[in-house]
Amino acid sequence: MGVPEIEDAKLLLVFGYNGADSHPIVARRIVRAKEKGAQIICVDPRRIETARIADMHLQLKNGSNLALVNAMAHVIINENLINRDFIEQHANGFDELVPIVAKYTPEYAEGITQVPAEDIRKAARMYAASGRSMILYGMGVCQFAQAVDVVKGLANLAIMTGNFGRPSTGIGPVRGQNNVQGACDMGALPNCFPGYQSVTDPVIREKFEKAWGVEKLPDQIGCPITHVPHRVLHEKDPAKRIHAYYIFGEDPAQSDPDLAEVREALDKCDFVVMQDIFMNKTGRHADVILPSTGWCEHEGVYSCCDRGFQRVRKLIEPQGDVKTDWEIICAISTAMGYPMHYNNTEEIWNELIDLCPGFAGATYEKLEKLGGVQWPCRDKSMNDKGTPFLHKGGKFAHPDGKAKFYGTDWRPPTELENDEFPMVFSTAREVGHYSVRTMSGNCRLLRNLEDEPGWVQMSIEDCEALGVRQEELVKIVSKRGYCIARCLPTERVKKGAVYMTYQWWIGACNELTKAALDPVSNTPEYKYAACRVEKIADQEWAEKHIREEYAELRDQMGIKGKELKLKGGPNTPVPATKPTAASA
Ligand SMILES: Nc1nc2c(c(=O)[nH]1)N[C@H]1C(S)=C(S)[C@@H](COP(=O)(O)OP(=O)(O)OC[C@H]3O[C@@H](n4cnc5c(=O)[nH]c(N)nc54)[C@H](O)[C@@H]3O)O[C@H]1N2
Ligand SMILES: Nc1nc2c(c(=O)[nH]1)N[C@H]1C(S)=C(S)[C@@H](COP(=O)(O)OP(=O)(O)OC[C@H]3O[C@@H](n4cnc5c(=O)[nH]c(N)nc54)[C@H](O)[C@@H]3O)O[C@H]1N2
Ligand SMILES: [Mo]
Repeated sequence: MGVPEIEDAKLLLVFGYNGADSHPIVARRIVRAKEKGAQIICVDPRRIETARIADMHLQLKNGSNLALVNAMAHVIINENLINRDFIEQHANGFDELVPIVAKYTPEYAEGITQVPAEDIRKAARMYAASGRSMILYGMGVCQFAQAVDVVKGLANLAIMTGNFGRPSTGIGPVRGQNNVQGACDMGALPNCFPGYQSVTDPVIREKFEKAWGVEKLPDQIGCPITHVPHRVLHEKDPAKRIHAYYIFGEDPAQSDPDLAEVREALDKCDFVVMQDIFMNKTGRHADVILPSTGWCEHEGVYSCCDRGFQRVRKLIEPQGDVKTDWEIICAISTAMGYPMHYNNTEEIWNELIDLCPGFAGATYEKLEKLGGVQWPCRDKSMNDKGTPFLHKGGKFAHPDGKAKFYGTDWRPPTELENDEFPMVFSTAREVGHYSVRTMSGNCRLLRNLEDEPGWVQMSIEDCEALGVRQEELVKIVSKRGYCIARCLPTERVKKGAVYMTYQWWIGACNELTKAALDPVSNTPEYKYAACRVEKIADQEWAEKHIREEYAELRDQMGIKGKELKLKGGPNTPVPATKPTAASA
């Protein structure tokens, strides 16, 4: 599917995805779908913007996704709302799925999800009946130790109702950053070369060995980023132990879970290289820093979340002692004994598409003329304009062309609330700042709107019970660490859970998060840990403390002349809006 198709869905099931804060352009499509008459079901423990315009808001308990999805499948099957023809012609494994979801009656799921059984029934019926239902999901699905199972569960719903292979249907992972899809397409994954070609396949390896003029490429799957701390600190097998870490466009000392462990790993690692456009927290642990150009100072290609390749062009000449990322990589490679030389990005691109059958037709010329091309695009001629939606006509990627149902039981999150840490600690995004905040935090305008130490969203009831007011500094503590942030009471949040964003350097929520990984995707459980919130009696001390911490940090990072604004600006995020009566 493509992003514009969102507008023409008859029903949108928005699952653990907060477009209004994360992707305003995609959110516009959701609003337009609503204006065109689409029904919207929002599944989120918080009352996010989508919930406010939704026909139904299933405000589930954090960490209960699969129980809800299985219960929706249960209703669709039991009330015979399935598309039997589609299942018979285009899918395998339905008979195995039925007994797995059998126990997920809406009443049973209500006990886990806190969503009323009748609402689960109603949502399942709406999803199955619309005729053109589309699922959008985000980090509220992916950032759990049970994540891939939920994605497959959502796919089950789409397959059993025949919502695949036609416009404005399917399931859409609304991928995070402008080029997350591109990083994967280009092989920045531990198990594949560019174009999702497996490193364990000898035929594929031979193709790349020939093209690159090398004798042997490794046949072992590489290390996922979230395994690095363990492989530095605890790996017994010397062959697998990591000694050097080349970090490029990533700030693990801010964005990875359990920062105390990450810092230890960076410090114990023999050699750390950091290649970035700004100084970041990871840079404090680096032996070598390689400064590179930013997005408007170089050119290249991005892939949108809908598999669309788009060209980006240089807008301004870089200043100072910087090089483009690809020139740095070429120079390092050459210095290490493998001469690598390209004259421009088009040469790199042409080599790439010639090695990737699915991308072969996406020439610079075509990207230019058409404005963008969605892969697969196999043929260089202008007749092949790419593929707007996969699984056209119900043809899937398995060898027999059929989809496969996959069912499994819900598992609770890995660290549950307890006497010492009675609240759920969840992390998400907010408007205004971006990811590890190197980019937006170096922009004076944005810093004037919001600055350190950031916010912790809490329910009004929890704030009252703790006796804390808006903007008061509080301490948030988990088994692994703590941080200090400003309290933000909001009716968008249910009692018992608190939310932070991972962008703040002082209010660094990843001091608290846990490196519990999904076994397939290796994504950490950023959306669930156990915490407690402590009132700080001496606010004057706390204000001074964060000011000093921030000054010290900036000093270590070589950032000069930036004053910390103590209180939030006029645009305090997430206003404590009253819930509307939209939830049916
Ligand atoms: N302003 C801004 N925009 C950004 C970013 C940023 O840092 N700042 N980061 C970018 C990146 S890297 C990404 S990946 C995207 C991510 O964009 P989104 O996918 O929207 O990510 P989040 O806001 O982390 O989480 C989405 C929602 O999941 C909900 N959630 C939490 N727990 C659960 C649960 O148990 N079940 C369900 N169903 N939902 C749950 C949260 O309440 C939240 O509203 O945003 C991108 N856009
Ligand atoms: N607690 C918690 N933690 C999270 C998440 C969460 O929801 N909760 N979300 C996770 C997610 S989905 C993501 S994607 C990650 C993101 O985390 P990161 O990838 O670590 O953060 P970014 O801010 O996207 O960018 C990383 C670095 O890239 C640099 N950079 C930008 N442009 C360029 C360039 O052109 N070249 C080079 N060399 N560098 C550049 C930036 O300055 C920055 O230092 O965080 C994850 N961490
Ligand atoms: Mo992301």
